[in-house]
Amino acid sequence: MRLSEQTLASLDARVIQVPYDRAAGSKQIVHLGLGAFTRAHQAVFTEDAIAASGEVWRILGVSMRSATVRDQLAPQDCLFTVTTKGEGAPATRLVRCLSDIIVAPEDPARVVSAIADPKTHIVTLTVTEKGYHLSGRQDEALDPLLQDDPASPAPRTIYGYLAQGLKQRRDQGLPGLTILSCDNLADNGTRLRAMLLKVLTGTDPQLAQWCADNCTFPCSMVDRIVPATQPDDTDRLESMIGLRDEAAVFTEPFRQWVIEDRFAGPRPPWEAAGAEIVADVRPYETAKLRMLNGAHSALAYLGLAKGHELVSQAMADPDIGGLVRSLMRDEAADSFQPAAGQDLQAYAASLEARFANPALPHRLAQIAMDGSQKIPQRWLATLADRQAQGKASPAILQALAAWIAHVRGDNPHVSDPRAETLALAWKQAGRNGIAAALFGDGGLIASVWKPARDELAVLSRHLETMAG
Ligand code: CS2
Repeated sequence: MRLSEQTLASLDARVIQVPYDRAAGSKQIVHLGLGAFTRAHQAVFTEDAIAASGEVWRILGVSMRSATVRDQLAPQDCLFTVTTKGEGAPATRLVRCLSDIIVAPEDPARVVSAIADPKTHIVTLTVTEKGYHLSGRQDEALDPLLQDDPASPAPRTIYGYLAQGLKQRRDQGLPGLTILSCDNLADNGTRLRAMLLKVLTGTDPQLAQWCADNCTFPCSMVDRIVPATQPDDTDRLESMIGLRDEAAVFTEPFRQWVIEDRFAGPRPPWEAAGAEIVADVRPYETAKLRMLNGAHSALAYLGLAKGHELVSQAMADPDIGGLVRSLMRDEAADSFQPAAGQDLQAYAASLEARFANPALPHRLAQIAMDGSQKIPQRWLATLADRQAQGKASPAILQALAAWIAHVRGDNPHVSDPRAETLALAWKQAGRNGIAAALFGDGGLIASVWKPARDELAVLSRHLETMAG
């Protein structure tokens, strides 16, 4: 029997539930890019904030492309469970704060009116790194896709939907919005704001001004490891909770959300659910991107190259585990100024334990996706800062060589928006020229880091072994 409002009475009594009247919610968050991560992270924080305050917020989810998530959730009245797996028995909870899901390409106008709805106070986003269309180059002209999107009846990017929703709000005399990026990008809010204003300035300068005056874009750091759900997870859960949940997510007990205190209007009391609302997110975000995500990407490319499948397996490989520890502790942790009281070695120790979690298999292939969009904030910023401080970064360079080898064009499993360009660069530049073609002057990967001669030599030595 499928989970839904009608079948809830049959749900196993051990499933944790927060009692509240779903229909009582008068304040809305529109979430662009509803996937497993948001269900295990933001939705749980919101559910706990509702429990703590009694103030009911609803999340209206938007799937930017596919109908899969809607097809999983709609037959269940948008109810789903989150199961945490760590030491001890897994714990499952029900989440009820999701009100509906729109599949954007099926009904673009509904997404626009949801953003313009007077009930909406916040738009949150998890659209992955590539969803922001950031080129990394200050001077580059806007991608034509972004120029056309604000006027398109079927927008293809977040910018089109935001532009049209904000225009309606302004025309109706409604207040602005808090637009909160929850993706793993450095300065995510600031960069989203800059790009949105750039798009709007090109098409409707008055709207750009209204947006700058009335909307805020807090930066945030989100953290929870959420592996893609596997079919046998869903089967096992069904036998435990008595109902079938096609939208179930499985995650670790740990969760963290640090949000810059910059809201345009009301928000759920997320701090009552453990979120940290702070003046400056940067030290937390830098630590998370460079240490957790930096280590993750290293595990992915070095691990896959040695035939490992899971994070825990790669971490247990002495060669890889040692390198990853050094990447976090010696290189990433020694590349930036931590906040007062922020203990980066203790943070590294907690990450090592999380990566080793045997109860939560996490596929390296999931992390390896979209490397071209991930490595700038995970590795290249660290390389640049350390280079400026005269410090060598052998662990990151080895991981970087593994990524370069990963995208050389002969691996059918590579999933990256720039896969073809990268494979072509390999063909043209070859093993000895590829690092300069990617990161040198005018290179393919726009970055703060330009390899020094000795760094190029290190990369080239690694590539000799890794890429034949
Ligand atoms: C991972 C992240 O897939 C990836 O690239 O590094 O999704 C990671 O699991 C989360 O950022 C953890 O908070």
